[in-house]
Amino acid sequence: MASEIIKQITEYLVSAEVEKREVVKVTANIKPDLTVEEAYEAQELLVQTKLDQGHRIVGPKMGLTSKAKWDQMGVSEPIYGYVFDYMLVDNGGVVPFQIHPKVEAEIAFLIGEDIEGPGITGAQVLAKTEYVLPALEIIDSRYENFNFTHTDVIADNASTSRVVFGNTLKKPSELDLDLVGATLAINGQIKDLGAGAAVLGHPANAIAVLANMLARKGQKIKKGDLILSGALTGAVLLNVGDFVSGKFDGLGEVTFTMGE
Ligand code: 0L1
Ligand code: MG
Repeated sequence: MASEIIKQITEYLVSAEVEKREVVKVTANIKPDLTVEEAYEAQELLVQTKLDQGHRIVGPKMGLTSKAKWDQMGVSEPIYGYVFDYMLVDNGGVVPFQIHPKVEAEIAFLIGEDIEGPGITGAQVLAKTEYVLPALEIIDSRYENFNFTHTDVIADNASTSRVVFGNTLKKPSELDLDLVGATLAINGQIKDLGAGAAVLGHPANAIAVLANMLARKGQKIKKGDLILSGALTGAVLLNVGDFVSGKFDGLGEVTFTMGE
């Protein structure tokens, strides 16, 4: 049973998302000493709230998967959150504007068998992956100016907002995922680029870390989960009307228009 303060944090963040309103970070407003454990407790309550509202989980997502981000945030571990069905936008579709969206190019894993940690490796993840596919993740922190600490962003479901998956599915053995390159263009101009190796050396490593993090809570990655493994590129700020294109070597193109 969640404590009153955890309930307060979850309600604060859920209402900010629903009302498309940015808020002061939890550690500046509600609980300065918010721990990682408490932040995941608030996230779990947020997830339960959405499930109670009738939304369905598509899969977990990994965030903060690059060494550069760890150094920036003073942490040494990625974070995870959850993607829900209402967050999905068709490839080529219009993404509804929320607060201050940013886009990242990512590789997604469609999981073919349960993956239960601890001790999971990237190679084990690849053996249990049905397909990989390209994705554009739209992150949209509920916090003012994306100003948050490590624990704030965990409580805020890792800034998750919308996801556009591509239509090209490949078996993981068909690609060297660490070498898969991606470009991220806005209105025809390349704004950033990267490769799979930017994600903990190999995107499968991020999924392995997820399995091992979930194991601490007695949870596992499930067959059928569609998981974002983390950004190959930086996160690029978007404006209404922007046309966004992510091109992935061997995995095709993913596009969307930023709506109002
Ligand atoms: O998906 C991500 O890597 C985002 C994690 C949260 C950090 C941010 O909002 O920039
Ligand atoms: Mg991301």
